[in-house]
Amino acid sequence: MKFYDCATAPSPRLVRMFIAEKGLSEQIETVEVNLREKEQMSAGFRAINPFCTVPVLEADDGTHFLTTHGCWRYLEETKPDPVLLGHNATEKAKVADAVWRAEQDGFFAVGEALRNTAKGMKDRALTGPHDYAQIPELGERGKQRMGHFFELLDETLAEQPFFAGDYFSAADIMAFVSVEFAGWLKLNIPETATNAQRWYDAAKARPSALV
Ligand SMILES: N[C@@H](CCC(=O)N[C@@H](CS)C(=O)NCC(=O)O)C(=O)O
Repeated sequence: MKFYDCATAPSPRLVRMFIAEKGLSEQIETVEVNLREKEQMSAGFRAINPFCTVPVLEADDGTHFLTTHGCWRYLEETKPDPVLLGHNATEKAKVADAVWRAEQDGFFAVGEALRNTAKGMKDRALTGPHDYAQIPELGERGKQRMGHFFELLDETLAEQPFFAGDYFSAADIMAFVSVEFAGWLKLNIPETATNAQRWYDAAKARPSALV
């Protein structure tokens, strides 16, 4: 397997952490894609992913998986232990719900705030092959949405040890990377959110958080 990564970008980190939790970091070759130099737009990379984004995972038969969710699914099916996407029908559906909540309310909220305001992302308000103009008002809205996500995290983690239930799952990876991504905008877990902070400190201490 081959993993197309960018060490500084949040989406590939979602897959990098997943690979580390599966204990596969040593076995998967990593190819660094230089997003700053727009390598994702090159003809060579477009032949791998016409949507011009990382992460991408290449299976040994040459098949490419072009999104975080595709990469996660392939890794889970080919290396089930430890389970990160749920053990049975109920858990799988619960993890999917929690991943979506963290992605929509956390990860996308920060992305919306950052990409609509950063000078270096002018006309790159959305990732992918097409250019979109920034809408600066979305910057403030994204920050508000992340504030609500911090509240949700705290409420959820008052009831259970992990974001999707009682074990570490992909939902924790999505929520954790979203919190770290929010730090780029100096948005941090509020002091009063002690349940969220306890969960964050534990996630940060996992070896997968270092990759
Ligand atoms: N939802 C997709 C999004 C991937 C994505 O947008 N990746 C960003 C890096 S975080 C990217 O490739 N950006 C390229 C660009 O900004 O042109 C996924 O998770 O695979």
